[in-house]
Amino acid sequence: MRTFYSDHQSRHAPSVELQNGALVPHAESAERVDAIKRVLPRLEAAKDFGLDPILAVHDADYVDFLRRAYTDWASAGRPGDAFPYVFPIRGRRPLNLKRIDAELGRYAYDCGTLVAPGTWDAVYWSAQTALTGLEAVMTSGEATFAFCRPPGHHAGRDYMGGYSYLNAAAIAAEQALRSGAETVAVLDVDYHHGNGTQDIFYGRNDVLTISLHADPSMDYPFYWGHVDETGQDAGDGYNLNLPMARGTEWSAYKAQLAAAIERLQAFAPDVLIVPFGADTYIKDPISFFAIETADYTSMARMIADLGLPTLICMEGGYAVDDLGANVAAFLNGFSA
Ligand code: SP5
Ligand code: ZN
Repeated sequence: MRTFYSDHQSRHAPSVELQNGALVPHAESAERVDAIKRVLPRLEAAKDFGLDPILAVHDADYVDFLRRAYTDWASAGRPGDAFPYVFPIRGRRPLNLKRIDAELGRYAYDCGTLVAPGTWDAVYWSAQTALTGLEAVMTSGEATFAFCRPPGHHAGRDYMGGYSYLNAAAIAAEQALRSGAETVAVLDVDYHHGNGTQDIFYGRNDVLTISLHADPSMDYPFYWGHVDETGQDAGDGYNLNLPMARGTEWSAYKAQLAAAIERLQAFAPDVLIVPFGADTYIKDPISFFAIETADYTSMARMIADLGLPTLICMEGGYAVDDLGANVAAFLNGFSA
């Protein structure tokens, strides 16, 4: 399988995050990169497709904010990484405030998504990595791995959250449509609901979004990912959420994946995009499913059996010691 990466993506190294009331070392560490690189000996460098495909998904004002947020933060004399703490939600007025703290709250929805010195560079190249993988999928029809980092599936048109800034999988989905696909499906198998992707395509029937994830009444991101979120307007019926209880093992996960596969077969997309998180792993430090390393091969094989041109985009997975083995196990399911 061809695999793509850009070294720019290692430059994002957020320091701390707020978890359960404490500032702790950030789970989405740059060490994840080395863990995954070790199992991908033939990584190819991402090409540069420019800003256009990014702006087809994300609002220009949000992209502009991402580019300058760290500099604005540092210029305000602040230590460390840019950290949001005010969130203007209900009944907010769309004020164009330029104070960095106000802007961080406007564009973020949690306190785990810091802007560090290398963040823009990394997220720009994470999108390019997905676009390069997508090009390979569109020309070869072969399953391809885009090693995107930081993750993207929690990011919406104009917001960041859940360690995600630009939604690389959504950018690739939109690009697939722009390069000739008539329909695209996104099958999200990260532990957490892919709320950004759902939100981006919620009103559309040319992109089917499916997410298998931890029941959001118990786990992040809480406010999205429930079964009654099925899409709206033209998109009604084109979003499928399959939440599962904490402790879910492969046998129960497999049944939900079979339901997703059935929906995918009915939709029969031209291209499939799979945001893959290894945080469903039994030893993940911030998650609570019980998937084991060998199960990732079975999971991938079920998806591969659809026989669709497939782009896999890396999302979460925080058990660094076993991350490489879990990624390798998943990718093996496509080659076998
Ligand atoms: C891409 C991705 O996987 N983003 C995940 C963002 C989750 N952020 C909140 C994590 C809170 C975990 N709290 C549980 C601590 C267990 N000791
Ligand atoms: Zn996750």
